[in-house]
Amino acid sequence: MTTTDPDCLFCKIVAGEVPAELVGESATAIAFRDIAPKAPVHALVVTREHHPDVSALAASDPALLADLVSLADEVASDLSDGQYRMIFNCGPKAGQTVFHVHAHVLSGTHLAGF
Ligand code: IU
Repeated sequence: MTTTDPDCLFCKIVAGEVPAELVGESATAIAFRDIAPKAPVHALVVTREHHPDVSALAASDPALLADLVSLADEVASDLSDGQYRMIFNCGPKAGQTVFHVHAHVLSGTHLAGF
């Protein structure tokens, strides 16, 4: 099932309707730089299909989630040294503001533990 949400910012980026600096792509996902980077390398990796969050994607299509993680890993190697933090914010209380599943890939520095 291919789904898009016409009101979704990341669907518009996937469709090329909103500009973004692409840093990687696969058959099922794209990666682009976050407009407000929190590290020297900060990419967002999103599915081409619209899924609201990682919980929904894990339930509906775990293979697609694996594709997304694989692209995130590839981007971290391409843009940095392959050492990275990957974060999925899931739900408003976790800080999610764009409701289209995305992995944050942070790299390029020594990230503080938490
Ligand atoms: P969050 O996990 O939903 O909070 O992440 C959304 C991210 O999308 C956040 O880091 C924003 O800086 C980023 N972003 C973007 O890259 N381009 C945009 O036009 C908008 C948000 I709006």
